Amino acid sequence: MARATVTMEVGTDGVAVITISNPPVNALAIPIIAGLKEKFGEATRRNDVKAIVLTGKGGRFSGGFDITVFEKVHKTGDLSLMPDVSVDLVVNLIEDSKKPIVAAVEGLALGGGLELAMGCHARVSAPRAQLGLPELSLGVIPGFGGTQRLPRLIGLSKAVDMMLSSKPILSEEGKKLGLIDSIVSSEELLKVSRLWALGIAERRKPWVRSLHRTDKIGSLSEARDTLKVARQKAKKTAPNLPQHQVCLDVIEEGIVHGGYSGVLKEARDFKKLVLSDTSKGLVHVFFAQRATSKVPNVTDIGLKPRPIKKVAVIGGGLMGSGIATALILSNISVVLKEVNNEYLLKGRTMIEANVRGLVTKGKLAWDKADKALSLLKGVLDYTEFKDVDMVIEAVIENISLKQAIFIEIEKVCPSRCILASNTSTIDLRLVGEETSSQDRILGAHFFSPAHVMPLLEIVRTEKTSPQVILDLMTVGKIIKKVPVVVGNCTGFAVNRTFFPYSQGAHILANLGVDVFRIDRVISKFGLPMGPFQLQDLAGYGVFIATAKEFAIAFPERTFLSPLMELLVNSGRNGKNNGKGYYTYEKGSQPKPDLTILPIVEESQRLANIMPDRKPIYVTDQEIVEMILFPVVNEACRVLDEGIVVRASDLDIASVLGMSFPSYRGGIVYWADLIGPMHVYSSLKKWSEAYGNFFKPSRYLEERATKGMLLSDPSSSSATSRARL
Ligand SMILES: NC(=O)c1ccc[n+]([C@@H]2O[C@H](COP(=O)([O-])OP(=O)(O)OC[C@H]3O[C@@H](n4cnc5c(N)ncnc54)[C@H](O)[C@@H]3O)[C@@H](O)[C@H]2O)c1
Ligand SMILES: *[C@@H]1O[C@H](CO)[C@@H](O)[C@H](O)[C@H]1NC(C)=O
Ligand SMILES: *[C@@H]1O[C@H](CO)[C@@H](O)[C@H](O)[C@H]1NC(C)=O
Ligand SMILES: *[C@@H]1O[C@H](CO)[C@@H](O)[C@H](O)[C@H]1NC(C)=O
Ligand SMILES: *[C@@H]1O[C@H](CO)[C@@H](O)[C@H](O)[C@H]1NC(C)=O
Ligand SMILES: *[C@@H]1O[C@H](CO)[C@@H](O)[C@H](O)[C@H]1NC(C)=O
Ligand SMILES: CC(=O)N[C@H]1CO[C@H](CO)[C@@H](O)[C@@H]1O
Repeated sequence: MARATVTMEVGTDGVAVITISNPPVNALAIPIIAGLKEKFGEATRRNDVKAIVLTGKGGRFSGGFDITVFEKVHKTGDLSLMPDVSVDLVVNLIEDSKKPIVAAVEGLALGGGLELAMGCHARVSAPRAQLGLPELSLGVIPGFGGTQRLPRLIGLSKAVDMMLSSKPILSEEGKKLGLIDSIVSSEELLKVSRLWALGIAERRKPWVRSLHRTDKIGSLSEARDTLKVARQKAKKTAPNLPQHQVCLDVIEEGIVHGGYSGVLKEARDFKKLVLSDTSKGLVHVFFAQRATSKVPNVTDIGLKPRPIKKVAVIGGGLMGSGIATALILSNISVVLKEVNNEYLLKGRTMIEANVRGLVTKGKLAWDKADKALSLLKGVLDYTEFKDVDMVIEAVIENISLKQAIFIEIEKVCPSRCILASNTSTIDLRLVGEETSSQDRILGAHFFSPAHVMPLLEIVRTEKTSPQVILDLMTVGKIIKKVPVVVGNCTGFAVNRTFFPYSQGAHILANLGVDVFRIDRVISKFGLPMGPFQLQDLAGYGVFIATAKEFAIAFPERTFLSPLMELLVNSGRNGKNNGKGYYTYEKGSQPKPDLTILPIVEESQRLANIMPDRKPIYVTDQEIVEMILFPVVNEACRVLDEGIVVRASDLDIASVLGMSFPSYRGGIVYWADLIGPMHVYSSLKKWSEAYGNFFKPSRYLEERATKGMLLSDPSSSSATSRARL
């Protein structure tokens, strides 16, 4: 039963090898930590043990502390669930042990894994092992002494860099920096580590306790300068994240008052951060992403994904070429079909530019780029379609064109072939109406640019077979996307949920709130840009078209803002023509364009929604809420209609598709932290003052008044109404 075990074997050489075993990444779960304490205690006591080697089973040292424990602490608020590792295990049993301990590192040593290794007296590594302290990405700081030992081993500025960026390095770089003492082949790892440990025992090799070193830290004033610069940088790049500043404070404590003092402060501050909303949000998003790969009645009924080796993409426009790029980069052959040579060449050029862009940014090696491009074949007819495993249609939004294409591909493609459409507005049922293949038709909704954005909405109809959904989920993962299976509705999960985002912003603007202030407040909240700058970026054509689509689908809660048309009439088209709410010039930040203010006033006159014709007064907090609570409200409807399988799917989709701040946990999680009752009563108040746009949904009202969370599993009334 116990998969998580720590074993110890003592060899005739007098070396005890302690091995962590907890597949797949040897996470430091509670039983592992207990096992380590027990085995290190035993090895210290036994007379036949001269030296100790710590390693991980299955080619991996350890991926770090078990994140499910954080989840439990967050659910219960019970800090006693966190084991004492930092002093009890790492300082007392490892670093201060009377017997030398060597870490034999392979595969990965991340977070708590690397911290254990740094507590050892030397580290021997196999080639290309990943070493890092990614704790800040979960809202905490390293908690097993990492904030103290890493700077002492590799120097302050590199250590600060690794912790604040959460990015790992390879063992080769670790060797240069002093984190790793020796690199040996995987086959020799244990042998060399044992000899190294014996070498320390016999004083032929140095016995180093990292926490006691000071030689790499430099003078106090140098250290303080480095930390000051880092603090200022973190204030800019991570303004809403407390763990960055705390991490730097804890490092400073150790430099000023000594490593052990630093270890104690680290433990205290770690406990405060674990219970922060930031940590709760980030841990939630971590699990939300993993949860998407479980889809009831698709992934739990014994189906196996079929191999997808060759995919046809119809249409080499912006979207088609992005999708083709993602596919060829993952070793999937692509047949790209266009209507004529000119467009085909355009598509190919875009794909080449995408691939070259990755090479220029250092994200792809030249030979891999060539290999990828060799997998692309452009065509003008359907001959090549006879052996494709999947077709992705990405042509312009025209129902009769799409229908004609589906009739054609049904004829030429193998009967097992998956037929995916990139349509954003057309009912998938209509697309496949004239075919008899509705069980293998589904939507593949990529976000633009498709080779960069990580989210893939897989849109199923009630006819789509589980096998076909599973296959597309698998392809999605192969091309490094996060596939989220959603049901059909206007805008699908993400655009539907965020439709009120720009609507709310327009209502506020027409109520007299300054558009630039709105953008500033929303950016400060943590979205990469405010709603008006986003409109500039998307282009007003897209914006007006989307607004029309939603106005037809949800007329009772659409606000018809005169502002957009007025802007278009004044010759503005956002970033496209350099003139929007902001002015755009190459090489400089967008600047607020104050000449739009009379246009906004004209819009306010036409909209005529200000009470007593006077601008309303709102706090920054109210701006955030008046724009994002309607988004929460729409999320409730999406949940109520069963468009997503679970609430956390909307959280990860909002983070990956809309860049909603991950440290707020996603749109639903954020609302649950605030409390559904506050969301509900605020919306109710605004709906009475400003109309139906704010009217709380049935689901929100029900949850709020019953004291339930929005993310609680659906009540029976909701599931029975679920539609795919
Ligand atoms: N780019 C966006 O931001 C955006 C916005 C809204 C919707 N979309 C959706 O994305 C899809 C495509 O968008 P896009 O931006 O790539 O459009 P696009 O106009 O850039 O590209 C469409 C391409 O498909 C080609 N095409 C048309 N008929 C074809 C056929 N029978 N066979 C082969 N090729 C054919 C066209 O020649 C064109 O090159 C559409 O479904 C559209 O609704 C895109
Ligand atoms: C799964 O399918 C079965 C049989 O078709 C159905 O009864 C059940 O409600 C489905 N479960 C879910 C979660 O959709
Ligand atoms: C790429 O795909 C081909 C054919 O499917 C396969 O033979 C090859 O091993 C793959 N290459 C890599 C690097 O995965
Ligand atoms: C849509 O496609 C059909 C068939 O290709 C074509 O005849 C028609 O003109 C197109 N409509 C528009 C609005 O482009
Ligand atoms: C989602 O919104 C974006 C930008 O507003 C738009 O380009 C895209 O077509 C929309 N997609 C859907 C599925 O509505
Ligand atoms: C998809 O959603 C649209 C818009 O809500 C609706 O008109 C259509 O009937 C839906 N189609 C399916 C197959 O559920
Ligand atoms: C349904 C779908 O995936 N539609 C997408 C097609 O491509 C564009 C980008 O060109 C997306 O914005 C659409 O949402």
